[in-house]
Amino acid sequence: MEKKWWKEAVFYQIYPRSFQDSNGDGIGDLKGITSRLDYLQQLGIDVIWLSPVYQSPNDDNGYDISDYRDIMSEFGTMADFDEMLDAAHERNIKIMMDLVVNHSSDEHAWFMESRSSKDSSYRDYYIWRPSQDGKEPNNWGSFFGGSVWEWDQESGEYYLHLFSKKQPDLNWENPTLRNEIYEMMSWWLDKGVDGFRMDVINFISKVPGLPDGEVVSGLTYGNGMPFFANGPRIHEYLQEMNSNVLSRYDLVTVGEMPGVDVEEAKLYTGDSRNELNMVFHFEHVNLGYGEYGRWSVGEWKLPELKTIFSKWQYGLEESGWNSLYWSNHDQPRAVSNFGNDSEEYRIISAKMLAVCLHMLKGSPYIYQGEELGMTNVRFEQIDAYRDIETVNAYRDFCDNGLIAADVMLSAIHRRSRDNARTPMQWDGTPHGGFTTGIPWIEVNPNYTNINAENVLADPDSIYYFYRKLIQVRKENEIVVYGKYDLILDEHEEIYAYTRSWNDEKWLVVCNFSEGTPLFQLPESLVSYTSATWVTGNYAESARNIASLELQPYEALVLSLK
Ligand code: ISL
Ligand code: CA
Repeated sequence: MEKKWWKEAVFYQIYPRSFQDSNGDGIGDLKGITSRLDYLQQLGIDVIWLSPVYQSPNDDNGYDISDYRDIMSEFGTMADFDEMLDAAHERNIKIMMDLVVNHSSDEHAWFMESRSSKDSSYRDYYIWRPSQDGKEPNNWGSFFGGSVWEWDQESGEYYLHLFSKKQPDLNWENPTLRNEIYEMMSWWLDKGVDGFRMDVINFISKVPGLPDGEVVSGLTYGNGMPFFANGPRIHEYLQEMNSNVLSRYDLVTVGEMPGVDVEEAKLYTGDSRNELNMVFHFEHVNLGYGEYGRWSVGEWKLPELKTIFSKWQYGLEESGWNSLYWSNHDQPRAVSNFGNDSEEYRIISAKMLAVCLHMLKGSPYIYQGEELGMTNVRFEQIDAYRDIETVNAYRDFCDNGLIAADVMLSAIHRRSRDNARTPMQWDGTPHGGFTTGIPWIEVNPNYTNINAENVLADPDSIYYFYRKLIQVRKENEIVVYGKYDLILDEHEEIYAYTRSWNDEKWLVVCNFSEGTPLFQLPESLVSYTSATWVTGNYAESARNIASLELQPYEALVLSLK
């Protein structure tokens, strides 16, 4: 297994709109980020994944880009960007940009040209089709509601948009378009950025003919996923991108890939494949999803989570690399989703989740506010929500009576992307110190208690616990490169695994429950009779490893002897 800086790194995701406002307009911005770099340096992270900061009309908060070489006016200027990049580099923090090239904004110059006429030289930059017997060319439903097809009256054809109609899909079949994208990527890399997180990058190759998808009963539109996720030319495109751009720089790449499985991920990240370094899969964050996806809230059991993580750990053991995350800007808050956000258990369970994830093999990603133990928000009125996915789903599912309004609102409380998008809670002043103006989305009312000022003042806080875990990673190669093995596969409350590196063996034990289950050393490990303490979320104590009674949400890392 080759050693790489990005395998040793800890990543921190910033959602700029919600991180820090510097000028009182209620919107986070680049100067705000620069002003908080010391906070991140102190935490110990190595790389910032910056959600999109390019020029955008913000139909989907920057994931709809109208100019790939300019900065969103609300976030500042290119000079602000350069200043932030330099300031980060001075602190040994790298910047990984979000790259959104499955689609652009409909306000991008390419699309405006493309829609101007069937004869435009840009027509083929997007995916245009004539109507089929007076209807859409196929039955696919968009991620944000309605058909994936939008009729363009003037030029008399439909264009494809997997997301909102203001996010037309780019046509990767066109080599001129591909080259434009490669040049744009090189332009940013020449500027000094350190990598790319590639948005839905496994959607860029569609099955020719765009066949109809299956329709879940009750729904209007079909599921096109089998025809655009991991499509026929995807590896060809990524290898081309790699040889044209990526291979020329020392950078990090991670592909966001809904619908990716381990076998595919071996192809995307395998050492000799020359594609990407890591992928983000969705298997654990989709636990408990039902027929209406995230809006059907079902239960799941710990063994399912262990099976998923273990499959990925073993699958990418020889070749490839894992990314590790509990949350991001599209997911509920980690502690609310996987831990316990009650007053009693919020802090201890957030620390347990941190241990469980950071001791796995792979590169961990911290989502902004996770280090404070920020929680989901429960807005009582749908008007308080801003996310296009949430707002459209509420309208679609409630309007046609598929989900009752109160049931939908409780699903939103559990699963809305806005849970992750309420502003960073910096201190106890109005709006949590995020802005002196009116924030674009309300701050979670619990900011008076849960905020950065408080965690910085408390040596026992979640923030300092993350800092310690990062230090443990920096000081122990076993955390980065050690082999993973699952133990106690079937246990319903305990997630336990070992890491092995040279003649070292570490035991990681995490109690996912409020109970006090007994951990018993399995047969395979009985030759170990004692252990030294590495870290844990309760006070250090001498423990009998043969039989450990765990505290609620206890997490322990021991070095076995
Ligand atoms: O959250 C989702 C479904 O409930 C996903 O479909 C999500 O839209 C998908 O993970 C793709 O996400 C990325 O691309 C989207 C953007 O809205 C997300 O914020 C981004 O992370 C379109 O660019
Ligand atoms: Ca601002």
